[in-house]
Amino acid sequence: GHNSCTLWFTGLSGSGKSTLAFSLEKELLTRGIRSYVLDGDNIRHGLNSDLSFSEQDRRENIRRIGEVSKLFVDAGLFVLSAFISPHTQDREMVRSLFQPGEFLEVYVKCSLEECEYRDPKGLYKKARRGDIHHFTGISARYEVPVQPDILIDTETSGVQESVQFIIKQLEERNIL
Ligand code: GGZ
Repeated sequence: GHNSCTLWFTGLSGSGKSTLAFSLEKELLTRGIRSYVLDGDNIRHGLNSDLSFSEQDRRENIRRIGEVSKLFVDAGLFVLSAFISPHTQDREMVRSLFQPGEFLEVYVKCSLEECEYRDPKGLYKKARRGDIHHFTGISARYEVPVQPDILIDTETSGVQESVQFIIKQLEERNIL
């Protein structure tokens, strides 16, 4: 058996949070573990479609996602939450919703330079032109996690390598 828990991926836009979360979902499934990925595409277009990217709305975004993650964990699922979640205080607020060991912060580390180079959706370019305001890393702050439970550097590690590293971390913590 395994414990249900939330893996909370935090990092800049384009750092690789969703990619990692979906690859991990696939890997967990091969081990018979059902998980669910929460990311901007299924949350910001639905439950949180009323929220902007102001500091206040980001806090509310993260608060709601934290509460939803908790419900999923109560239902016995693994939750893979992939949101920039730029503020330490908000991430700690989410952590406080969970029992110790039910919540792991995964810092998806990638330099702004590299994220901007990848720019998969052309958003950094728009942010530089001033077409998007309050863009994280350009015109809004990102607070780097000081003591993440797990650190993944997507500039030096490939997706499969990172997924295996996370699996190992879960095993060491007796979650898997
Ligand atoms: C940051 C923005 C913004 C602004 C739109 N700042 O790379 P993406 O496109 O797919 O991921 C980003 C996503 C961030 O939403 P989150 O809910 O994860 O943010 S937060 O946790 O801070 O609430 C990006 C897109 O939305 N996006 N405008 N101004 N990212």
